[in-house]
Amino acid sequence: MKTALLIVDVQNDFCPGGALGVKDGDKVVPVINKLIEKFDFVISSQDWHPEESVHFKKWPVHCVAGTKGAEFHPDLKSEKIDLKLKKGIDNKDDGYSAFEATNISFTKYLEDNEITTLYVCGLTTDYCVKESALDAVKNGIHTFVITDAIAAVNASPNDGKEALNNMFSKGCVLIESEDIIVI
Ligand code: VGL
Ligand code: ZN
Repeated sequence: MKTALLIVDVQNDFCPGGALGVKDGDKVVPVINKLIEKFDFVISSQDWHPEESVHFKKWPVHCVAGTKGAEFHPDLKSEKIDLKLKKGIDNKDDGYSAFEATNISFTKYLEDNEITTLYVCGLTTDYCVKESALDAVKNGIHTFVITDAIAAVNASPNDGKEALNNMFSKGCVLIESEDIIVI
């Protein structure tokens, strides 16, 4: 039984100044960089959309595959990432969850590496972090959400809080980064 860190969508476009920049999106980076050192397995997801997508009926154009906006935040220690998932590639699909990545099968990677626990962090609390954490629970993974290493879109002011309530009620454990001990 092994444990991995899942870093969701810490990309330029979700950080302040980006196409879909969220408040304090960049503040998660130093917290996550410290966490990266604790884990044997570090997995990232990236929103990786085509130029035209049904997704852009709901959202400003962001994280178009291969653009600067889709790159990791420049301070993220991305050289320590073992597996890079890409999602939202299909133009008919939102692809919010890391489990919807199509460049590689996330579930197969977890099985092959006997990973049964995931610590989830990144952007954004009310969309991709939430959907990834809920899918992890559905896949029988022990799922922790790191509350000081996430940031919300908050299209409505309570969306981030409601997302946390939702994740908690479906079996995710909410934890602060300082309390994480990886064995
Ligand atoms: C996300 C909105 C649109 C996210 C992605 O990464 O949470 N949010 N696309
Ligand atoms: Zn997106």
